[in-house]
Amino acid sequence: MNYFKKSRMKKIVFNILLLSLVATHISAQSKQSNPTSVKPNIVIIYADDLGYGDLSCYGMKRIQTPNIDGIAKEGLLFSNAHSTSATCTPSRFGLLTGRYPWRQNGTGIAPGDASLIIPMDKGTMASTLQTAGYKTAVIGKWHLGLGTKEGIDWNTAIKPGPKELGFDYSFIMPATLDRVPCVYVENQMVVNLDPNDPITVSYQNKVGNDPTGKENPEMLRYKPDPTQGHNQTIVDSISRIGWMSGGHSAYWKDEDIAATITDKAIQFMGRNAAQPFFVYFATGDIHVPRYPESKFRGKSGMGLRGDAILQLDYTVGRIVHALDSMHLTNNTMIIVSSDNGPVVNDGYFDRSVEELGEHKPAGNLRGGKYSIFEAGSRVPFIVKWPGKIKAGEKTDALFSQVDLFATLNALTGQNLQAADAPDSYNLLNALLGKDKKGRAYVIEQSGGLAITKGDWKYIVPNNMSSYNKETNIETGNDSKPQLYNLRNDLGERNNLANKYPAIVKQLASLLEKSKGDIRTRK
Ligand code: NG6
Ligand code: CA
Repeated sequence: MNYFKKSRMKKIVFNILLLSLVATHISAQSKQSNPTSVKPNIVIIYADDLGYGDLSCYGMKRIQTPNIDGIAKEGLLFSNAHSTSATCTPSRFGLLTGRYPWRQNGTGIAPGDASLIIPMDKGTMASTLQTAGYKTAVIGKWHLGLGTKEGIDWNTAIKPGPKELGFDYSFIMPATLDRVPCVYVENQMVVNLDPNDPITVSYQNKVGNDPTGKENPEMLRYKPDPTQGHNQTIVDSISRIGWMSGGHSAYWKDEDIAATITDKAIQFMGRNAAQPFFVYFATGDIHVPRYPESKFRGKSGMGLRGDAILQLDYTVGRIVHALDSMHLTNNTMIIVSSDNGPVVNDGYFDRSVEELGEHKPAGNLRGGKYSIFEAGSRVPFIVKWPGKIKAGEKTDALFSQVDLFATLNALTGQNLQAADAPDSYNLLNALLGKDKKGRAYVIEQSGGLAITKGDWKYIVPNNMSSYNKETNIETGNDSKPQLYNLRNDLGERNNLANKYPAIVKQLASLLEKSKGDIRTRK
């Protein structure tokens, strides 16, 4: 046989194998689909710091996000969906536990050496889906602490972590991209670690002799903003928050992160195509430090922040395409959202401020990341499930990411355990676009708290600063009560607290009651 024939033969054999594999998957999956327990694959794509106005399907004009828009075209786009909080760690806590993070101390932005924040004695979204027969994975940014209070040894199995919380597979960046250690951890082990070059991490003082941004600024790809720190250990030509020594062979390269984690997600879905799977896919995009692949750099005309949005969109396209080619599209629910609102300068001079132009990352909302104004936690939220969710619809239903726990439990035919997810409501009808109202009210968190019910939003007074100079963000903090009518004044400009004291009183007491009221299910 000549080479051509041989390789054709190989291709045919390969195709037959592939087809029979896919056929087995499809029949295995259709067996799951009985009316009492529908078990679609579930993929949550959780972007980092992506604002309400950062996608073209939410009105972004400067660049296009066709792949994410495609999910909206084939699915349901929410105008009033919220992360629990205006920063990363608490929002992720809320998403995975179904519990407002402010109910537990120590759920603020976690350093890279924090111990595991999520309690292990209660269910998580992952563990309950595991019980429902799902293969579960977390891939991407974790930022919920790892290990015990005694500290983490990065050179042995790192636990407890995702595995103890119900994830069968994990491939994670431990904290944020701007925090050490800048290594991947796959199923408890640092990837590519050389045992002769062990990792030490400290957030108190310098460890080892690795260069830092402070001492060796000439080594940096771009400079950290001196008002924001980020000038400690240098990894991949970028200085970070925190010090680390060792682990050089395990360092990630920032420009490879998106492709690496996407490959891992696609491989996981491929390995588990024959059974329902749940992938919590938490991208590093578009958090700082931003350094997307070369094919995106300079392409948005908006600096590295815009380039990172292009990369995020491409990533989503790869996931969608992979599901298509595995013939899993119709049996997969994809959710795209963000952990908190947008920030432009979050610690590095990467030209995102200079090149922002007319773009409004928060759309028409006031504030941004770190803010109790709407931009802090009203985020993009799009869901697609072909055949089950009508294509191209929009909804104003009030939805919180904290509800996904109970909602996905209901979808997969499970009863919540008494102690699980006390703040999570089953909003399956809202998620599927059948109920346009959603929850009765929602509590928002930044430094302080706010409550929104119907048209009204009340922000609890506090004495924290009203403006974050470093990031140029209005935090929304005020020593006086604030009341806004979001229907007429989504931009929160007209404080009506003095005019409507009875509404202030009503919302304040509802918030107080909710703070005390941890529901337990019988
Ligand atoms: C802040 C960092 C910011 C970012 C943020 C966490 C400073 C001055 N700023 O404290 O750069 O890392 O924490 O972002 O250190 S989050 O999206 O993970 O919550
Ligand atoms: Ca974030």
